[in-house]
Amino acid sequence: RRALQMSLAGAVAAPAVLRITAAHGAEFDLKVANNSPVTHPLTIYMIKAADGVRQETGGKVDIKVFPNNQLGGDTDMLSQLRSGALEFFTLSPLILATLVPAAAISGVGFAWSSYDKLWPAIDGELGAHVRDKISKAGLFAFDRIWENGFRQTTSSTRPILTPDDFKGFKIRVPPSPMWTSMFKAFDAAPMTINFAEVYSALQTKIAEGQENPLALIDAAKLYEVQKHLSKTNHMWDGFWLLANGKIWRGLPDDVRTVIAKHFNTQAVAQREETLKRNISTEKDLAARGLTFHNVDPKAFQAKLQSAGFYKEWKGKFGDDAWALLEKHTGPIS
Ligand code: X2X
Repeated sequence: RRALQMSLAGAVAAPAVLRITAAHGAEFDLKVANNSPVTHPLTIYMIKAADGVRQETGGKVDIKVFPNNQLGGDTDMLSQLRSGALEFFTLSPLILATLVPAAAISGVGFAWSSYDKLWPAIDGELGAHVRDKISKAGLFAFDRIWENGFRQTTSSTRPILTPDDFKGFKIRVPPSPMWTSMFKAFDAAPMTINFAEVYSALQTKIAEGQENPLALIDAAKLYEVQKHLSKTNHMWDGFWLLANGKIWRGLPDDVRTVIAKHFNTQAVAQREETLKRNISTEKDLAARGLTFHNVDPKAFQAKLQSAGFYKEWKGKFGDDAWALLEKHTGPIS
């Protein structure tokens, strides 16, 4: 039980941790949660990381994985993380921006022309900039962000072929100011819904469409309730693995090192697998009835430009952060 009492003394969730600990015999009983289906690489590689930690610590550190919104939607899980009821949680940078506005910068529309630009930026100084702001908000972000992918637009009504098709389109967006702002700039009618409720919102036609990378559309079976998929590639999205800051700092150094090693290593492996799936599942999704449409992304970006989207967000992030982004992406607008 070595550093346990001392290390968790300042942590909000200490009593709960101690109680569960007694039942299991693990010294550190922790939870990691996500919003993605069990078949998605985010969950699969999270489990691999937790297994690796358990093995390397001989069972002393037991991290249980709660996928697929089992602990609630993203908004709920973020509250749980902040209060210390949940120790670890993956979240889109853009949803995290409800707490840490600077985090949304990696999701600016049509900013990234390739992963060769994206990974060095987000593993390097752009990511460091965001992670610093995250730590100031009382959370800890692990070094390596996890992959979701480039987002594509689906619909159960009309296909989105040109920016005009977005006019009045009832599209579900995640809870995040930048998503709402972007689809307002397209003249769509965005509605904020946590991913936990997306399938049913589409099924009941509360929303006509949504946008997500192919691997997630496939894993969440959204093809069952959508007809068209337009390859808008309008933005990149990932998942920061976050920890409650107090709990994280309360863990002994050697425990933190082992946890970080396994999660960061599996994050990099998860990127590769997710990228592969985002390409290869097109065939499967087409076979399951989604009709694919190629669109001209430049037309969509021009619409964002003329609606003042870039001006607005450059103003919000500030000139320095925007310059840091463009240093890696090249000129955006
Ligand atoms: O909510 C979504 O659409 C998802 C799963 O892509 C995010 O986590 C932002």
